[in-house]
Amino acid sequence: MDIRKEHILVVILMAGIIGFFGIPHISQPSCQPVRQVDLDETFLVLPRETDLNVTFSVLPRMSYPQPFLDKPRRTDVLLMSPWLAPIVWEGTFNRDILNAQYRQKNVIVGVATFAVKKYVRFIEGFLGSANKFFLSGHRVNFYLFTDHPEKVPSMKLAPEKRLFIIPVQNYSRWQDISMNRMDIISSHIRSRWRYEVDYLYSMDIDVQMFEHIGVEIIDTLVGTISSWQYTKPRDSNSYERRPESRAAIPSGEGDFYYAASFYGGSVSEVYRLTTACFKGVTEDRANGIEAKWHEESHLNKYLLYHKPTRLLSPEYYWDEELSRPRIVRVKRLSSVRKDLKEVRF
Ligand code: 5GW
Ligand code: MN
Repeated sequence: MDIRKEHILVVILMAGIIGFFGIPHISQPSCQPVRQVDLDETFLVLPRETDLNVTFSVLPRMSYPQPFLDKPRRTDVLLMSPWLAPIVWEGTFNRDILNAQYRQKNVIVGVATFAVKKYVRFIEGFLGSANKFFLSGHRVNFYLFTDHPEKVPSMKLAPEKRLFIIPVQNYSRWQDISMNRMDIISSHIRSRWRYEVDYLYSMDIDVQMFEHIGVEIIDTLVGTISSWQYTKPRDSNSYERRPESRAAIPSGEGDFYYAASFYGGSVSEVYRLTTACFKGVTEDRANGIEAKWHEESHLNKYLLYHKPTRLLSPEYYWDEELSRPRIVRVKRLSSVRKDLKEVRF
């Protein structure tokens, strides 16, 4: 009884003190930045007005099998990275649900692709198949960089698809064509794409699509796991390991091996990625070193330290030269076989 009385007394006393002096102030450091942000390289201010209009659209009723926590759709593959990014595999998602959700957002996706020199021959196969299978029913702007605009075949695209042909110079060394992609993408984001699209994907032109590639690919930062190295131990992956290169990944590190042929994400994340990778390429050049797999090595370094928020399984970039294992149920996109000597020189 006594103890209770004491407690009440203490509470009354405290209330009196707080009432008289105010709540004790815990001092905070005055807005010290936690880390230094290099404005020139990593920071991009997108002109953006937060839309507070709320419209309630009525979605059509959908019937689909109920999901159950104890019944995973697939148990033969990894569905989630250790940092909780989903890995997209056939059989794990319902495209109708995704489409219905995304249609409300009305997003525009940009695709940057290059057809320089002899690679113009791949334009028709790429655009023809992408028109049919890439984000079918959603708005897509294809940005095609070429040194031969006159050779772009005239093709009828779906009404929600648009093609922009952007003239570009050719480079004498083939490595430079693919390495400069990063620089060209980053400067076009700065000058126009940030006003034109919500998401941006970079894709090789020497590929064709065979199955739908839909809104399941859309996320903030997206990498595709290479079909060549999807089961290799990290130390036998093709990462650049020489510490002299800016693309170097120390041994014992590495998550997946990502393909430079297909990556993307939100416009500002792709800006950060391409700017950082091109900076690495430029510094390597100045130091007289070229990373093992060129811009792909720099991409892998970047994605190791800036974890992708979503990963595409090798279904999304299957190399024709490989025989397909059971876990890769569909070949959505695949490289076109090419005679390297004939096409590159
Ligand atoms: C030329 C010679 C060697 C390597 C690349 C090229 C090359 C690449 C070219 O002459 N023209 C060209 O437009 N490219 C672009 O870079 C294409 O968009 C191509 O898809 C991309 C990457 O080069 P790839 O596809 O030869 O690289 P891999 O690793 O897929 O064989
Ligand atoms: Mn390619």
